[in-house]
Amino acid sequence: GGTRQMATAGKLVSGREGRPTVVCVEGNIASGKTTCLEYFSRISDIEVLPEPISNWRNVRGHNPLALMYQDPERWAITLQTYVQLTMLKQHLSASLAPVRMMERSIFSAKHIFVENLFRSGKMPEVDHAVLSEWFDWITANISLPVDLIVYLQTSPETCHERLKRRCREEEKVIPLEYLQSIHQLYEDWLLRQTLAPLLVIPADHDLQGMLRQYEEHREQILTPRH
Ligand code: DCP
Repeated sequence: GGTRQMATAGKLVSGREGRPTVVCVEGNIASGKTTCLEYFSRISDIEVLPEPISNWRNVRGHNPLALMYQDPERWAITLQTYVQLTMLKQHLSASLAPVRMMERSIFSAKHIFVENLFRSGKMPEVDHAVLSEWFDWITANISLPVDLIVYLQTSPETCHERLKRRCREEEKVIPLEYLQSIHQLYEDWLLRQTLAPLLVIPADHDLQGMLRQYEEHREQILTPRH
């Protein structure tokens, strides 16, 4: 039988087979997370949860991602509130396999993206306070286990090149400096965090080089460790 999960008293508890191993893939914008998830999705018995970006671009006909890039002071709180909800849903969704691989997490949404908007003066203090209250309540009351963080470590310049090549409409306004601050926040947070063990994968390589990296680290990433 499969793993059964029940919600009791606000906590997700696992059935007799235990909860799945949770691996979060972290990295800058355009660091290659999608390729990493695709590589691992071809391996049996692993569930892959891509970032819900299609929802961020279309919630009931609205595009909060585009709005945030156009006018962060006004719309960052809107996007980030919704990101936090969609991430929470991902963390809590019933698992379909013994290993689950997530693109980013509710934790990086808070410690990287919200933090960056706040520090750069693009998010008003009151918006940051309200969002932080939500985050603190959620993480204090709901168990959101992570067993491994895979960090795709890139240079901001590489990400900038990849961004320009992929040409996603909303992202045309992203300057190198934005990627540099996200990069620095990741580097600082990942060293400090106590959420889970960290595996750093150098990710400036081309596609072939990246696939070789994933092949090399395959066992390390898929071995249950909780
Ligand atoms: N984003 C944001 N706030 C968050 C999470 C993401 O503003 N809390 C934005 C940054 C990007 C878009 O959402 O413009 C999607 O981000 P990703 O870098 O996660 O997705 P990619 O598809 O770029 O990942 P990759 O290229 O690594 O596969």
